Amino acid sequence: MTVTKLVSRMLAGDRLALARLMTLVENRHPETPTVMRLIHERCGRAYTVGITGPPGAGKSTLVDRLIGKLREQGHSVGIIAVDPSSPFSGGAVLGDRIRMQGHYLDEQVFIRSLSTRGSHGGLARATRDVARLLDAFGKDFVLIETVGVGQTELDVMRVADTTIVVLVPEAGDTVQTMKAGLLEIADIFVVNKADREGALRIKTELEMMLQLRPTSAWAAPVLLTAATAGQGIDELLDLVLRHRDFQLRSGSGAAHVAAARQEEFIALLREEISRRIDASVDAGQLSQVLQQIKEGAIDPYTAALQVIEDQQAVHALLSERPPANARRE
Ligand SMILES: Nc1nc2c(ncn2[C@@H]2O[C@H](COP(=O)(O)OP(=O)(O)OP(=O)(O)O)[C@@H](O)[C@H]2O)c(=O)[nH]1
Ligand SMILES: [Mg+2]
Repeated sequence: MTVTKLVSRMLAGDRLALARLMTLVENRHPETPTVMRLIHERCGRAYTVGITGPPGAGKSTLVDRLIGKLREQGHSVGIIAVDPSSPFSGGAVLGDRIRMQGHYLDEQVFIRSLSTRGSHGGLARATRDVARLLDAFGKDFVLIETVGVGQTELDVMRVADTTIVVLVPEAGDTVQTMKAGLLEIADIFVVNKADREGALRIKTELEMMLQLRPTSAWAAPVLLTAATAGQGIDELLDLVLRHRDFQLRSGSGAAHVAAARQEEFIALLREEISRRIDASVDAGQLSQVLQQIKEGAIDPYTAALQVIEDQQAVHALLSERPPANARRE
């Protein structure tokens, strides 16, 4: 089936087509840009919430509870479980958990696991594009769960409109050593497992740390939850919606989206240019100047600047199909 056909089926509500398109973009299939172009007009409606934090903090349990609340309010939900560390475990665990809770049979809920493929940047990109598919499919909310507190999670979380960082009472050390980046990306902090000792202490510690942050219009709140007992979930959803409203009112949401779009465009441009240069060189372009460089007849700095300033050479280098004469050079 052609990609165009697949997309129109997906847009008409076909879950199987959605799943196939997700696999396609996850694997960075060459048709990925076509898919993104075809769904572009249908994107931009879903609200994306990222949930991150150390292993076992209760992220999946929180996600599961949030799905329940969102469904009660009549919203449809897409879930992406990203597991950068192990290719098989985490995401599948989340899937199982939610299936057990009975959301699996709910037509309004779509769950997808993503695991490490290729570079770290690749995972963030796959997450973003899968989120777009869920958006185009018509999901009101997209929840993204990632395990851990590393750079990959930070990259993945840039996709989210609201980011929730989940900690637990045992995370005393985590709070102390928490990467500045994690502090910065959090719009909402959750201290889960509040049924255990020490939760209040962590909350206070966090709040003290947050006071050291430069003041901003949105002060990230710290919420206590006990996900297994379902405590604090209404408040959590309420905070997410308050953050959404804040972003709408202040314009910071639109600014965030605009900045992310620009960043994505520049990254794609850079990669495509780099890929084309490699392909052109492989195809035998620049062989003359390369020869001079290899022989040491010309220094690489001068050679590089000369090529860049030669419009024709640049054009030939970046053309998908270098002209025959340029290829012979
Ligand atoms: N006591 C207590 N246990 C909880 C709470 N929330 C979750 N748990 C338990 O903590 C364990 C881990 O929960 P998950 O929801 O799988 O945690 P996670 O952060 O998704 O874990 P990974 O995805 O593996 O990183 C499970 O046994 C949960 O039942 C809570 O509020 N209190
Ligand atoms: Mg989990």
